[in-house]
Amino acid sequence: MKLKIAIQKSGRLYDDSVKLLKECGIDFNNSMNKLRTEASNFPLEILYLRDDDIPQYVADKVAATGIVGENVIAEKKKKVKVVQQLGFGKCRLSIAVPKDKTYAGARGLNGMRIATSYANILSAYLKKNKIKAEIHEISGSVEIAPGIGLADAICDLVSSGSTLFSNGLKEAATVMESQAALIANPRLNRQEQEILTKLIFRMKAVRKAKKNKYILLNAPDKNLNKILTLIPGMKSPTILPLAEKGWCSVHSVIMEEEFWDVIEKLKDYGAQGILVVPIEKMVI
Ligand code: PRT
Ligand code: ZN
Repeated sequence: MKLKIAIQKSGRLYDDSVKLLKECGIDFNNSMNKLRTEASNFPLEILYLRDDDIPQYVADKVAATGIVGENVIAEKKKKVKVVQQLGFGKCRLSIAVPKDKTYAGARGLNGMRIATSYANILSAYLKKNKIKAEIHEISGSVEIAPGIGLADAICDLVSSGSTLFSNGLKEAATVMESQAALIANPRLNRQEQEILTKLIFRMKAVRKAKKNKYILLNAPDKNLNKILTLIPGMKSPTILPLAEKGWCSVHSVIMEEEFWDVIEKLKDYGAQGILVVPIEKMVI
């Protein structure tokens, strides 16, 4: 029995999806012209598909699970379960207007024509905000719609904002935040569920490791307690005496996002020889 997982065949999610599976210790051949491949050391079969098709394939159980953007999951409205956010493919679905137009809040969109490939999400947003606007659904190059007179505003994915900028548009409101997620068919058999549970366990360990760093430092005994409160670690820090009297070595784990703050304070408390190293997997 193998679990089938659908990932994007090519595009923005392809590299990170393959990387994540490989970081989970799963070996497979990912030459670009393949449509499917089997892992050699884990009961997984990988199907390469267009991202838009992944929710449908998972809902129909052609693939038991898949990796796809939350924007696509929300737009397609298929019967799939989001089991895990994956932290890559981050972007937002935003409304943008020509940069010389003043944006008078969501209400200001009343009566406008908005071009988008995300008609379902946009229509729910307009309804929620009691806006009466016309949705003009197009499948690509949405950002040129205002320039060619097709629409007054657009609703499209934004990451750096440079596409909007180079098309003379500015971001006016965020409709949804998105990142890649692991989805699954809600009715997996017992064996599929067991393999999926193992896969999720590995993905969590990889994600957790990325968010944390291993830290080693030398601490003066007199400030040890203060230093320990800054780096409490997973259970508690390891403390080893140094050959030099009055000093010890402390090993612990810190969150990536707290990193610079913590380092500054550690230095203030006299910590020396601070080493920070990446963690590959982390299981608590
Ligand atoms: O061929 P296939 O249908 O599989 O791929 P696709 O062309 O439909 O999708 P693709 O590969 O472009 O994007 C796949 C997924 O990546 C999306 O569904 C999102 O979940 C995620 N993602 C993250 C993005 C972006 N960031 C993004 N910036 N998808 C698209 N964009 C586009 C956006 O549409 C706009 O044209 O990039 C442009 C804006 O980027 P900035 O950086 O200029 O703001
Ligand atoms: Zn697509």
